[in-house]
Amino acid sequence: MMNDIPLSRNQLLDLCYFMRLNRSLEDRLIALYRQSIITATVFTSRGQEATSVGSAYALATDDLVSPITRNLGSMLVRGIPARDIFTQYMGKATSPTKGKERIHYFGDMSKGVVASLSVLGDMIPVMAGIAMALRLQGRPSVAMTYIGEGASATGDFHEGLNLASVMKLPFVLIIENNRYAYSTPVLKGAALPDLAMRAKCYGIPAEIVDGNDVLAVHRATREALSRARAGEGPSIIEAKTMRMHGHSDADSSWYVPKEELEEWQRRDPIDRFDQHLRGLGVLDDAAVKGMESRIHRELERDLEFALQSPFPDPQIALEGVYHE
Ligand SMILES: Cc1ncc(C[n+]2csc(CCOP(=O)(O)OP(=O)(O)O)c2C)c(N)n1
Repeated sequence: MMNDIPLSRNQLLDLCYFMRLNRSLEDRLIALYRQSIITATVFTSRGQEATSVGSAYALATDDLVSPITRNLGSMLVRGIPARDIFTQYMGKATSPTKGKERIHYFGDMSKGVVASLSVLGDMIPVMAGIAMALRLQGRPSVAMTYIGEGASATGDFHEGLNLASVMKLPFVLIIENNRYAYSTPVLKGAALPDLAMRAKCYGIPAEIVDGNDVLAVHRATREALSRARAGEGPSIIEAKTMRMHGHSDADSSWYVPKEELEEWQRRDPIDRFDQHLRGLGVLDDAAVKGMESRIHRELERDLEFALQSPFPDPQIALEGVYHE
């Protein structure tokens, strides 16, 4: 693990904190789902925290990002509080969508987070369009989004990237290759060893990174963002990672060989980064304990708020649906 873009001690600890927060929050969501306190499907990203956190941490304040299913970590890095996630999944009146949506597909433009669509691939043309708007407004910002390896075969992937590359838009796309699109293994969804190869069709740069190495993801994203900011157009980053559970908590992932999961468990992004930071003398047992109790306190407080929040009044069903 190379810290080749020098990050300060506090920045390194931030990455460590956000990956842990990402995992603890998702573990909490799963427990609430199993208790039927959350009744919407819960999509989590165990094993993929480094990809979301490392990439979002590279964004500048004015950049815009649209996180998708496995990118709760990106939302946390952008400052979305756990409280919004709990209330949203519980469908409470205090949630960002006031109970109208039940997973983390909501945005907050004050934090540079663009609400995602669940139709896979659609955010690529949407974010390419946003990149075009940023350029027309003369802003030095970049638009970034993510796509799973499965959805990199959609028509929208092609249309969006074609537009972004022809117009040299300030756009970064992270292909999160977690090896399975629901039960379809990567090699049954694409006749390519590396999905980054798709970039060749658009004449744009691509880089393959170890998606379980938070520093590698961060460095590659920083470089892609600065190319975009310098007017050099879009880039693709393929982050090789692994979904360490089913597609949602309702899926046992019976189709994933046990040995494959065991192999990836050894590459756990949080454990690896911990070891790296301990080697640098940045982290020790006391710091881990302190971080974990801070996360526990924050999650308890936000969960309590969500549990105490009311469900929405049916009268408001049509409010906020159309532009007012
Ligand atoms: C256009 C479209 N087709 C199908 C679906 C249903 N669907 C949701 S997630 C998913 C699997 C996606 O796999 P991948 O893109 O690899 O992302 P991952 O879930 O592995 O992160 C499918 C088929 C959808 N939401 N949109």
